[in-house]
Amino acid sequence: MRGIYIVIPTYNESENIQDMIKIIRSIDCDYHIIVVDDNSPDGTAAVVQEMQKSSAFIHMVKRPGKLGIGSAICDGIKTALSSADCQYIVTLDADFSHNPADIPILLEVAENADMVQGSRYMEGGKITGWTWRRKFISRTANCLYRYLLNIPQHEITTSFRVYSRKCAECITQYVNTDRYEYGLATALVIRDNGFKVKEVPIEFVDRTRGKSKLKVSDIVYSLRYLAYIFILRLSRNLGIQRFIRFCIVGTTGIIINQGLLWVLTDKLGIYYLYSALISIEGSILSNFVFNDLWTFRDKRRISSPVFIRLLKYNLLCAVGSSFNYAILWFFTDILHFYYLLSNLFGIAAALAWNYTISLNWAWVSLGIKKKKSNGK
Ligand SMILES: Nc1nc2c(ncn2[C@@H]2O[C@H](COP(=O)(O)OP(=O)(O)OP(=O)(O)O)[C@@H](O)[C@H]2O)c(=O)[nH]1
Ligand SMILES: [Mg+2]
Repeated sequence: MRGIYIVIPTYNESENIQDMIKIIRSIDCDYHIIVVDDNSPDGTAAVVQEMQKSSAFIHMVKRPGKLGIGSAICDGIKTALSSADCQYIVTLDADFSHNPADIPILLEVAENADMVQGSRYMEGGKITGWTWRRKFISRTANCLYRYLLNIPQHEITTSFRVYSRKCAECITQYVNTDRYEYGLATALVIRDNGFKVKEVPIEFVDRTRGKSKLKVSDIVYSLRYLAYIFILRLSRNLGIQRFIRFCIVGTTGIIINQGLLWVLTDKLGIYYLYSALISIEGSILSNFVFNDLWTFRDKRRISSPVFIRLLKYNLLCAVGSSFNYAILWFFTDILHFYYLLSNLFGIAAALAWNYTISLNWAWVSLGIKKKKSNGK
């Protein structure tokens, strides 16, 4: 099959890259392979250079140092696009977590889509070799991305994808993220520009050779990026004045929740999980009252009666509150965090849920329309 460019970002993959290239070439020797290496200290580039001697279909982009997987993929895509014959661009990891044998399957589906991705978190998908902790982090990140930003795919963090030329051009125009937040940034650009996405279930297998490059700082960076995009979009959708009120009400809710929990537990000696029931409900009520009287005051006339709004809000918050409660218990009893810190994590999850939902339902008549926008 002609016009197919396979982009593989590498950093210290000398143990994997040779086999990966050989296998891809055994599937179809007309595939072009572009390795984007960040001056790997283990000599990955030298392995690729040696293989280049025997094939004009193996290319390499050499970068001066570790600049991040996201920008590596983008640079690889740009290189592919510089060839006029490029029709589809496949991106995958070098560590065999993505099975190169799945490439033709994704390419077949790509005939009727702008982007096709291999997803672990859809029916038929699978993860092999990961610890429950790793699965938990990845699952949580994907849930946050999907539900906070309303992205339809089952998985946002996968880099096993096929892009049509048109879709790839759009991505190189709008996406300029460096690290693992690339998955989210591209998903947003793809959605906002109305590209057709299809998913194929894949088995993701943990690497057996080489080390993972994912660090805690990458996770923090991705969460920061998510928070930035979420706040940016929320403020755009709400309008700046309403957004500021929303934030102030949210902050008072946090103070009430934490304050009540501390007073009831530390001062009155009540078991923290019983105190939490009261503190959580206290913050729900205060959030409702302030939002109703202040943030969405102008919408009250066209909304349902106050007790219906309160009931709806409480029902909706029940889910967020269960997150708050479960996370409080999990971090305190299982991970042995200080209970007020655990509660902060719980509140963060509940806030994210409650605000997303309340925007869409509790003040349904509030007339906030979702705007279309590009990635950022
Ligand atoms: N060029 C380049 N490639 C990178 C960089 N970071 C990671 N990679 C490559 O991107 C692919 C995925 O990286 P991994 O370390 O496997 O990270 P991951 O797949 O997100 O995490 P694991 O689940 O632990 O495998 C691999 O081929 C890496 O070599 C980087 O900064 N620059
Ligand atoms: Mg990997």
